[in-house]
Amino acid sequence: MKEEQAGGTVISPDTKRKQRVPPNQRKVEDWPVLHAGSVRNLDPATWTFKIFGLVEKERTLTHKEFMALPKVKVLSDIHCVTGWTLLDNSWEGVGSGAIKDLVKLGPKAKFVIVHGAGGFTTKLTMEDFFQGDVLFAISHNGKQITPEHGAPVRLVVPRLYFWKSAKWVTGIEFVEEDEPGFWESRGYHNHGDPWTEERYS
Ligand SMILES: Nc1nc2c(c(=O)[nH]1)N[C@H]1C(S)=C(S)[C@@H](COP(=O)(O)O)O[C@H]1N2
Ligand SMILES: [Mo]
Repeated sequence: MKEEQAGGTVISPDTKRKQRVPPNQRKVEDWPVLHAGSVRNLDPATWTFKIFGLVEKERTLTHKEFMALPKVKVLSDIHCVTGWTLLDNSWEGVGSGAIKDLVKLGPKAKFVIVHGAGGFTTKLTMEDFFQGDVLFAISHNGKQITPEHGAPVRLVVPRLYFWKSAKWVTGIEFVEEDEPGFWESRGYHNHGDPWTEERYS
């Protein structure tokens, strides 16, 4: 489905559904914090965003360079596989499409591994990664992303369960083989569509 735009904001298509809460999910009003291990406190002065793997030439961006990339705004809902759904999130950050202007992808690249600090990974197909509502978020509802939620930059993949949305992103890798990410290798579904309840494998 194609995303609509309203006043410069990309509207994630699932927010237009009549029934916005997927099966066996319940609505929450406050944003929970959930992750394996401890909160990472990343220092923007030393943080980098690396684009590597099957690209013609790898690139490493500093925090300043990353923040200078074109920004997008996205409206989306969040669905965590543990059962909570948080509606109407306004995100601002760097759209996944901006990556295409930074590197030339190799012809064999089929999947994207998004890396989070401390060895976390999340795996997406190219198609899921390059949807128009996917972004590396810097702010949520007008406030900077906090360390608990993945500062300085966290991924947001609105159409899949939230475990795909890596916090404390440090880079993205293009690969040929379908390798499981952190949660997929711990029993979560390879894909993660909340509407068909692709919860566990
Ligand atoms: N780096 C990292 N990112 C992660 C996780 C994690 O364990 N480590 N957990 C995922 C899961 S399971 C969920 S539900 C969301 C929770 O994000 P939140 O704490 O901002 O709500 O982060 C995702 N991203
Ligand atoms: Mo989760």
